[in-house]
Amino acid sequence: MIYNIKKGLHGEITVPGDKSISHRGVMLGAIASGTTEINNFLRGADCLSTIACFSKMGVEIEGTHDRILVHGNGLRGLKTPRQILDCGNSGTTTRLISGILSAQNFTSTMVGDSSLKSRPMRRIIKPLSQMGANITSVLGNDCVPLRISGCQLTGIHYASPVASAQVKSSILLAGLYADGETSVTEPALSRNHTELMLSAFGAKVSSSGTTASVQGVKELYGQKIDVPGDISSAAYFLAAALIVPGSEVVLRNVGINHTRDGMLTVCKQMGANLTYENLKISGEPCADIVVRHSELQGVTIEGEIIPRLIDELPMIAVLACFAKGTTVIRDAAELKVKESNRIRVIVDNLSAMGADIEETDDGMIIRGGKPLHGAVIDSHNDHRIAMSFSIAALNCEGETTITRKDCVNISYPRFYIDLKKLIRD
Ligand code: SPQ
Repeated sequence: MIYNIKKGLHGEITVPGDKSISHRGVMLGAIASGTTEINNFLRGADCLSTIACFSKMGVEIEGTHDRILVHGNGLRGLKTPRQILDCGNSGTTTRLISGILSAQNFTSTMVGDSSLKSRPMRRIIKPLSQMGANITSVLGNDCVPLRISGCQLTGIHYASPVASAQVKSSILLAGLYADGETSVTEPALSRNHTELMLSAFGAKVSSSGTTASVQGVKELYGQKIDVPGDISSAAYFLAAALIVPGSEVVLRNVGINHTRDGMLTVCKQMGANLTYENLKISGEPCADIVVRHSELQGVTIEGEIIPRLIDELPMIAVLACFAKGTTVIRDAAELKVKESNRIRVIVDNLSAMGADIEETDDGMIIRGGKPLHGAVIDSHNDHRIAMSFSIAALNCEGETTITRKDCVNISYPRFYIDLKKLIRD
């Protein structure tokens, strides 16, 4: 991978729709009455896995490009799946759908790819079982395949040991079908797209601090959803513009929901020159972000901000290599159970590029300022690793090769096309 970036990155990009919101739009649309129209839907492999699962349960989903129509079957209208439900690489699909499947009047089985097979499912099996669900890990290892026999559920209050939107959402979706109220308290607030969308679809949801609650419902109502651009995808070009001298980039229509904007906060703390334009604040807030090359300083990233930037940490770690001083990332042990062990994979790959970086139990320490050099980067088939290191490659001496770089299709199929657009000779 060799790019000519002598004059920096310039121009504007509209990144694809938000992955988390696209998943949730299909899920709620499928169990709502009426049709849900989703604009700027992310046609990444993960969201296509969600569509495939609901299609197998008799939901008609049509549309081309990024506009889709989900013809909902109603809260209790899903059909016994014709085949096993294949969640592919997607933790979101698996964990969120489990909450819905736990309340259906049929048995279903969910499988996934080799990465998904090693991701922990105990975190949803435990609370869903407390609600009365019959959910088992077929191999007894608390991973997929999961077999779920639906039944009547009872509302619970669950104190989650992890700040995880997938755990919270799985329980809240099950709570739609449960008797009484269901609530989840997390140690720090995770992304709240499920709560916002449930409320738009007519559910009684409330949030207070780090607790979200939902009442059992009889019906949800199909909606029109305009999906904002994915801040996790914008993160790559944001970082590229910050580290490549001479750059100025405009990122159009990026979702800046406060539960997702941790990277913007951290970049500002590091000294980034970035501003918002055309701010929209109703529903899912979004804005255009203007970013220019900047001199960066190391920072400490820890505590409640971690869930607000969890998927951006691979990119932030790369950014820290170009900052003066030390960056410490703590409280991020969750990175170990993503599509790869992202702490280990970031540290190994940045070390291969010559960075001064040290792995810790729950994060890493990066002493910035050491020039990086090209290397063979093992993506471990993890989309966020492939994209973060493609950006690192822009500002280092020599050639970089990323293994299995097609994994970007999981969340950003156009990634390399968009990157080239910003690079002018
Ligand atoms: O869906 P998946 O595979 O878990 O995707 C990832 C990603 O990097 O795209 C995590 F690996 O994003 C998760 C995110 O980390 C998507 C998500 C959601 O849509 O609810 C929530 C986060 O996971 P968690 O476990 O912290 O709730």
